[in-house]
Amino acid sequence: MKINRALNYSASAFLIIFLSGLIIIWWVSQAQLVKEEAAKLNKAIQGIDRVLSHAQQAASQARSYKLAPCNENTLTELRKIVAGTPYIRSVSLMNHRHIYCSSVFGNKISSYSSDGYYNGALMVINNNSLTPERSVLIYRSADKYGEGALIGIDGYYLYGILSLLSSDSETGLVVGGRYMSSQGVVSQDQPNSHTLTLSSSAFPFSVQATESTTSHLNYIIRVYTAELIATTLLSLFIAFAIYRYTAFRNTIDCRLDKAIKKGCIYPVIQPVICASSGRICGGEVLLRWALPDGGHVPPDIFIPAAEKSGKIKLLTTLAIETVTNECTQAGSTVPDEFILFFNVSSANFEDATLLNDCILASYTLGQCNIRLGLEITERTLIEENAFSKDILATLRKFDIKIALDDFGTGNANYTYIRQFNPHFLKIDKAFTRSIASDPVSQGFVRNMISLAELAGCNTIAEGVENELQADKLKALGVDYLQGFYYLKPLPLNQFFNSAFSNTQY
Ligand code: G
Ligand code: G
Ligand code: MN
Repeated sequence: MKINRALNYSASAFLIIFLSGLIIIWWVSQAQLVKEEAAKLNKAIQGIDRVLSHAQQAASQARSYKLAPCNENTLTELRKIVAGTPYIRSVSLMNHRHIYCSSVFGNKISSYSSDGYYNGALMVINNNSLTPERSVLIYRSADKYGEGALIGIDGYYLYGILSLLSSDSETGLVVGGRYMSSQGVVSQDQPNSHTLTLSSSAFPFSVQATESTTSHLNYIIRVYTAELIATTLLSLFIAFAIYRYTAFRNTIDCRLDKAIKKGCIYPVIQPVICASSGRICGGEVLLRWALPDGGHVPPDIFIPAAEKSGKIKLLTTLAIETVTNECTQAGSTVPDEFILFFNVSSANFEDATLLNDCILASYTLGQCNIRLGLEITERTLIEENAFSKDILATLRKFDIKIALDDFGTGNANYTYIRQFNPHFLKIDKAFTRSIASDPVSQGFVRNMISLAELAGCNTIAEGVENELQADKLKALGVDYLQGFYYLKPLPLNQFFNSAFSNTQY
């Protein structure tokens, strides 16, 4: 579930960064595209203006024949104009109603109207009897009586210009209400998607660039390849970093760090009862990790993690300092020989921190008549070297008691007795659980008690949950008892109050 959260975060980060990158690229490329389109349209206008200027020349030459009859002579002159002028394919003479002389159709008279000519000068038509498959642009030049010349320009030249300039976007020619595409198709409809239109200043036409989403995408892929790759890589990189960070934040190590800083880890104390007097004569300090929702992280989870990362040293210091402070504030005196046990791990024997903490605490606790004890677990083995021996010897000098915790469950029992020469053996709750009914457990406990006698130490049975267990353990000769049957681990202030009361168990 936590991995899922990390994945969700990183997937969202990827999408947000990637999409933002795309939006920026889209926006920048849009501006660039418009610039490029404007440049293309200017080129198209220049090209078409050049074609039309030839038509204009042809028209002014042809108009000098407007009063001449349409005979072979005149037709020859008109055809000479066609042959001598680039781009044009026909020259015709007309009055306001008829075409009466044409380089193509000779003196055949056909009716004509100037209505379709935009600004009286230009008209595009899709097909005509001469070239049914090709469009044509007609340039009209007339005097105030409607007399003059019509110059036919082959659409081929025009859409040649348009298609050369159409790459990502489509470029078309607009004359009046009509549109000629770069494929040379003339229609009444102009594309109405994103368009840029520029008009010629010399002739009444404009050119139009039509950009579609796909053409814009093609443009981006072609021109902004590096930016697209960079955006993708950057998004992936950031998403991965977020994934790693979120996953790290969820590790027990990182959460433990935060919990320590926020003060969510605090000690409680479980009282230890003296079997002979029935009174509280000690306590075991146990750490708790409170969650904001009121729950707890079980110590079996965070203690081994803290032992692995070495943070257990910090936690031990925290436990010792907090308890010492609380006990001085409580200020009362406790029964003689009262011992407070702290749990320690092998990591606590790697440097002198534990020793320093203990010396300081034993002094302060001593003023409240409390002795200090350390519970050494077999969970993590303490190496027997000069340094650890030295620490142990100094602890003894300061009269700090040693208890072997979880006794009987590990495989270092006998070695540990020789190595630590302990004051107490803590009989593990695994034996306590079945002590009332199981002869094997009874045998074990009996053995541990005689072992303790031989080693000159006392026994503490932990995990006592009922009267039967308590009675049996007492009958076997256990010196101290600890468990839910007596008291659960208590908050510090409550513990110090209970410990000083006279209640007998
Ligand atoms: O009460 P409980 O469930 O808290 O204890 C679980 C385990 O955590 C026990 O084995 C106990 O020894 C260990 N533990 C609790 N507090 C500490 C501590 O301060 N230091 C170490 N090393 N172990 C602790
Ligand atoms: O340090 P050690 O491993 O001995 O830790 C003692 C553990 O035993 C702590 O987790 C403590 O909360 C737990 N404990 C204390 N009394 C009882 C009890 O009566 N029954 C059980 N099951 N656990 C207990
Ligand atoms: Mn313990």
